Amino acid sequence: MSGDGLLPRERTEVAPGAVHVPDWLGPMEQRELVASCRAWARGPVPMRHTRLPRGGVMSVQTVCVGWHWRPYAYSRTAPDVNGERVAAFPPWLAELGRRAVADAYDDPAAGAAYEPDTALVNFYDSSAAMGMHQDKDERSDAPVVSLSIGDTCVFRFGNPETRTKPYTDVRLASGDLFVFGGPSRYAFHGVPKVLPGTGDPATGLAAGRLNLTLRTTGLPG
Ligand SMILES: O=C(O)CCC(=O)C(=O)O
Repeated sequence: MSGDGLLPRERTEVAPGAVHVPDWLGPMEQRELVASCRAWARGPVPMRHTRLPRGGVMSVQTVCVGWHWRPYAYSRTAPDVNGERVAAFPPWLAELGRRAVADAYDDPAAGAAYEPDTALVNFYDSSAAMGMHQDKDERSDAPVVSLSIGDTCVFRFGNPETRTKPYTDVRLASGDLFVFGGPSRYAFHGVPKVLPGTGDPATGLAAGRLNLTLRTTGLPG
């Protein structure tokens, strides 16, 4: 058990098509991902708090790779930041995504067919959170691959119909993988809180939490 009365630290299908694989990334992969995220955070489009259409600002900071996400569209350049084209999506990240899908679903063919072309990298400081939402700006039903590094968070995974209950609270710790696809692809999900001081500075992240979600935009070019 995780010691907190929540789910055990073992591969768990939280909902149909939604799988949590604890400790999926090894220490070196986590360090390398942190280094890559630092480089992407510097530019060409820097990490920033995303502005929402109604004037709010997201508490997480985000940088995108491959395609730039802004509410609620993808583009190659970042008109809401500095107009630059975002960093290219590296082949090794697509390969990591394929391995993630294959492992989460225990299905090598599903892994081989996975072709992510964008990553949203979110940084949470100790007070950041993310409200319940659906990832639905992609024109593809391919699964979303989520990788977590640094402080543990409470990840709330719900259902495709409503942003309220039923949902399951899962603790995503450093190195954890969470994949959601199939019947859960459009499930509402969010991060109500981060648990400060739970990460290991050996990852290269002294404080806070990084989350990468790999997605397939389904967009041409
Ligand atoms: O930080 C997380 O674990 C979830 C991130 C998320 O929901 C998103 O980027 O849409």
